[in-house]
Amino acid sequence: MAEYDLLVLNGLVVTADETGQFDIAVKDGKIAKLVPRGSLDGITANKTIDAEGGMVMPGGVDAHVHLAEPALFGKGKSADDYETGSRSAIAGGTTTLITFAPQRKTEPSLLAALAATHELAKDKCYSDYSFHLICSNAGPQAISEFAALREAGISSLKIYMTYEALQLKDSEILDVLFEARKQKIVTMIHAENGAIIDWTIKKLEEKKLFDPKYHVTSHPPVAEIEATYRAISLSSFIDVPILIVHVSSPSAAKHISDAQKRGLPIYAETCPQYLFLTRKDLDKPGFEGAKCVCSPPPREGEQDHEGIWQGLENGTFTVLSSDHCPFLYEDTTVGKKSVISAEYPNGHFKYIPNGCPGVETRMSLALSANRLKLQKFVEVTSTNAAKLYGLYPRKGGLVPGESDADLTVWYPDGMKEYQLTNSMLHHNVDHTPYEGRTIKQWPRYTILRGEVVWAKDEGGLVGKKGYGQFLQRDMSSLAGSMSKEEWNVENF
Ligand code: DUC
Ligand code: ZN
Ligand code: ZN
Repeated sequence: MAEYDLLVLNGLVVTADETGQFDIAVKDGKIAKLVPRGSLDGITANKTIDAEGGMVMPGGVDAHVHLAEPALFGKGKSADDYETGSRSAIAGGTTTLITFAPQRKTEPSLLAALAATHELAKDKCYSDYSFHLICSNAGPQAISEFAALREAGISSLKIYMTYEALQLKDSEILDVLFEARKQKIVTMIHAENGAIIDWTIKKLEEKKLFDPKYHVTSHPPVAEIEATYRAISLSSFIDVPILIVHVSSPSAAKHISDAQKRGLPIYAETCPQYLFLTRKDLDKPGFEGAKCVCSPPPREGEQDHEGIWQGLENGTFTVLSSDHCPFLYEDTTVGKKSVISAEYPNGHFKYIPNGCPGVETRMSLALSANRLKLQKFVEVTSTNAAKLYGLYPRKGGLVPGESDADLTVWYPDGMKEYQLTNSMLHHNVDHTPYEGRTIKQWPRYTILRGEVVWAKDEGGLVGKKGYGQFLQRDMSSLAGSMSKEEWNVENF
């Protein structure tokens, strides 16, 4: 009988902590050995992958993915369910997804939302997965359920400062943060000022400006900057960690890094759309720009991109997630084109389903850009999300005896450049905002708990629907994220 299930030999192994020529042995779905190249010569295994010349990294962890959600951000229906979204993930080198379990405003319970989302994901996933609860009704029942959520393996929530269907008042945000502190839950915050956005939309409507490009105008940087500062202020009042999601504006990022310098447990996420798209992508002939409508919107240009890259390099951003929020473009009932009518022949920006696909392209785009040191790339695309959301070291690392054998094996250097097209992708979406971009890297193999689930040149998608498991999560293990002291109103 072979000693190991799988050997991955001769690769350049890159984790968040080290880079080196290491060989990997896998047994029972776990990393069993991570040893200097050559140390496993003569060892037997059921399968061996020769990664000569290529990089081997922990599988990607994408902690911001919308699948099978109802219309929450205006109109539209998610184009991807758990099957198509998770297969797209593994084809792009991501082995763990954290998606959202949305509570509707009319629904008092978070546990009911969790149960409903479990049903949507059960037996459907190609990747491992967990959920963040979206809390849009922060009433007494929801708050009283935080402890039960922790028991159920959920250690993070998302809340919104905008969108009628989701927005919480500041007092409700404080209620959430206060209980999150007690239960050691990380709160993710969509930080845009809903009132500024609604007011600006009215001004544009008065001028009969409806084209997709006005989506950018209607979400000005000030809406994000103000809400980011307010979210930081509320979090520091309660002394509890938050993560500001999908940060697009370097000025908002400045508030975040200032808070971090003051020692506050403020974390932040950015996404490929803020590194690769600009407002020009929404200003295309006809309705084409609708493909890039997401919130916050892509910003002006190079300078903003540069600011966001720097935030990744210097640690202002803890994670680079996709915010995969997929809608069909051509579909005229639930897709982007559902907003085209006789009255609005180019659609009306405020109704365009809000979001872009990107779960499959996140890692390749970022790696191909060659902007981040390799260990930093692993940190922001895998390890930090695992730590922040209570999955480390099971996910996000290659710790012998502890980590699942989730690996992304890249092609050797010198792989030829090619153009990204939607036809290469495995989501259920009829477009990618990155059509025609040059890509220099793509995962050659994706391995989940020791099983090869993606082999680009040997069958492509070889994983099985339903192999993906739900992950019970613990509290965040990022240093300094949880306060030990009692909160006392008399201290203020
Ligand atoms: N927020 C998200 O997190 N995703 C899509 C749209 C939005 O506003
Ligand atoms: Zn959001
Ligand atoms: Zn999102």
